Amino acid sequence: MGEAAAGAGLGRWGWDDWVAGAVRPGADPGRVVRVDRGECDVVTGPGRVRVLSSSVRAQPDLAPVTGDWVEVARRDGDLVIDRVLPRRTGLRRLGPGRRSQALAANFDVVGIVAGLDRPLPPGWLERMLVMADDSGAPALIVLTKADLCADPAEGAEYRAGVAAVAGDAPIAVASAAAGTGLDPIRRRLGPGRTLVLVGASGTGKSRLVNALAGAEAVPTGPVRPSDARGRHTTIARELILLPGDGGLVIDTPGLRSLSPWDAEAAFHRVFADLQRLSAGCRFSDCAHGAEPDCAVRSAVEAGDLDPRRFDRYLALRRELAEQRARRR
Ligand SMILES: Nc1nc2c(ncn2[C@@H]2O[C@H](COP(=O)(O)OP(=O)(O)OP(=O)(O)O)[C@@H](O)[C@H]2O)c(=O)[nH]1
Ligand SMILES: [Mg+2]
Ligand SMILES: [Zn+2]
Repeated sequence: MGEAAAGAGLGRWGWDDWVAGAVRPGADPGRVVRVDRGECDVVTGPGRVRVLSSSVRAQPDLAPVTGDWVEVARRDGDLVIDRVLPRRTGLRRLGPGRRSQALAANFDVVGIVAGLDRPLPPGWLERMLVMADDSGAPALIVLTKADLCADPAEGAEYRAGVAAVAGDAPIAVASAAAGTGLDPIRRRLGPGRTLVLVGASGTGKSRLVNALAGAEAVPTGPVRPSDARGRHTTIARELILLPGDGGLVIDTPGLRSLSPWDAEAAFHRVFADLQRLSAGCRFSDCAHGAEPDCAVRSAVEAGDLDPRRFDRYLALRRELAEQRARRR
């Protein structure tokens, strides 16, 4: 079987020259659309199949995640995943057992979703931006539920708070309920392109998927009236094909804990403002603690740098350093 034939029927699922080049000749390729304990759904040229993923579970680094390209094979009568192809992009965090945990793979955009019905903690957004930067794909911040935010001044204030930490990441304001503001999201998709949606439970990720799909593709669930928190309705990461060759979306369960994994470079890019300031410190390795002539601390004292952002920077820097020390 030639490589072109291997990818037949997978074009809409993102099959391209890169994947074609990575698949071993003669292997049966597919893309993981859903992972449940020990098993996953894989879309292959001939159709969707359920395979055991336990063959690679013994090696957690190779455990397939939604969005992965894989090679499937039949072993002792069972369909199994023979190989997980290298990931072009991947979201990962500090997971159970203090190991790297992959969340999704091979997407083109990371949609960081927040609902305008409840505050978005800036520290949460910063951590999410670090994970997105580390993934290798650009971030798009999606402020959804715009229909619930009737007061324009309130909306503008919310947006300004987000923009203060967003850096270069664009911000889209949308409403899945009203179907507004979806075009800037759609423009980043298109044939074979994948958007992964991440965010806390109840922020409206699944309803956004349905709005993009124009159908009830995934279930949604109510939020607690008192604080608009969700109830963890989505339980598995799932890759959904949008109609009309509109691309693909990965819906994910609401994230509880958010610790980026091994993401020092991404951390410094997300805190580029602090990096720039530190060029003015007397010592090139200034930790912005008790050193004399620290430009970062001076900026805080002068009111040019939000002290809360500085504190969050220090906290995440410490967390990443501790993680690195434990990995040694
Ligand atoms: N008014 C309004 N409600 C929305 C909108 N988007 C989502 N909701 C509601 O918010 C609640 C949570 O939406 P979901 O899409 O289930 O949230 P989720 O982010 O997928 O939550 P998890 O799966 O738990 O992570 C549901 O009651 C939705 O109907 C919106 O644009 N406007
Ligand atoms: Mg959901
Ligand atoms: Zn300094």
